[in-house]
Amino acid sequence: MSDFDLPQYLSERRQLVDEALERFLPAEHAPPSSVHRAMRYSVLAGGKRLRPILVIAGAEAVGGGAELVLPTACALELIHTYSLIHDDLPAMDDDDYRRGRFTNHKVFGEAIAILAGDALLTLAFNLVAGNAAQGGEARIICDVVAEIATAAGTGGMVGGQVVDIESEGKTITVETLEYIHSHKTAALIRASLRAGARLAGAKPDALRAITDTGDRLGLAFQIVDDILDVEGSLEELGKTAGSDERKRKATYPALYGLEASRARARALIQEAKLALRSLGPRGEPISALADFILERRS
Ligand code: GRG
Repeated sequence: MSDFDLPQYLSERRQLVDEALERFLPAEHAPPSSVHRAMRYSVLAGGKRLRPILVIAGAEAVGGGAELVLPTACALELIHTYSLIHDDLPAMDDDDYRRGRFTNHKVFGEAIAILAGDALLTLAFNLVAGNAAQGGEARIICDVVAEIATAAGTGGMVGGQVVDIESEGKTITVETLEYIHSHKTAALIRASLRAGARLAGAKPDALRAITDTGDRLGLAFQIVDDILDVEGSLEELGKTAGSDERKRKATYPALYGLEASRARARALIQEAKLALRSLGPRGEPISALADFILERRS
């Protein structure tokens, strides 16, 4: 039994990420202040900071330090936050609550919410490119930029979102559901772990283990998200629960039932942890994060 202290690990890494985000985001009063306020409103509303912590854990798993990858870690959080702002818009999920507060467009209006999302996405790539200042190697940084762009674009998150929207209210196949999950959510989670590992100079064997882990963690994360949408509450989730069923969304519980969905998430987490064994004790934070993904209530 490992005595790794996950709560302390999470709180220290979150603090690092939150301080860096505060530094990297444009100041509230810098013009054009309306969009800067909107960007800061959603990013600094909290959230688990899972993706940036996975970037850091990916680096640490191959002997790198958090400071080396902080700009890229923050970039992943900015891309994630942009996707949440846009996903909440009336044209998409039309949600009123996110991260325990009103959604961005409810406060700033749709036009500024769209632009705040756009600005977060572009700032993210500025930060990854700027990772060179932390001593990152230029060729690796270019590869990481390309990989994150693919994971965020039509080859990943945007692609998954498109198929998700186009599948609403329809009966879909297992293959389509797997496509949606692996692209909409898992791609960015996998890219987070891999980006950290690559920036920290991962050797091919370690990168393969981390990639296998990332694939499974990403899928498990989305299955748990689907389960929480059935079982969770507004207070726990910080957003309205039950929205998948209302929108007749394609989800794991809808296709397989809750019990089978839980079993699949557990199996994926076990596989993810198995893939990490070759990394030895350095893989412990990712292993503990895997358990956290399975057991989370928000
Ligand atoms: C708009 C291009 C575009 C994509 C949207 C991410 C996404 C795709 C939609 C968000 C809707 C959603 C609930 C997706 C399921 C998985 C997910 C990303 C959940 C939210 O992530 P958490 O739990 O959120 O990491 P926090 O707030 O903790 O960061």
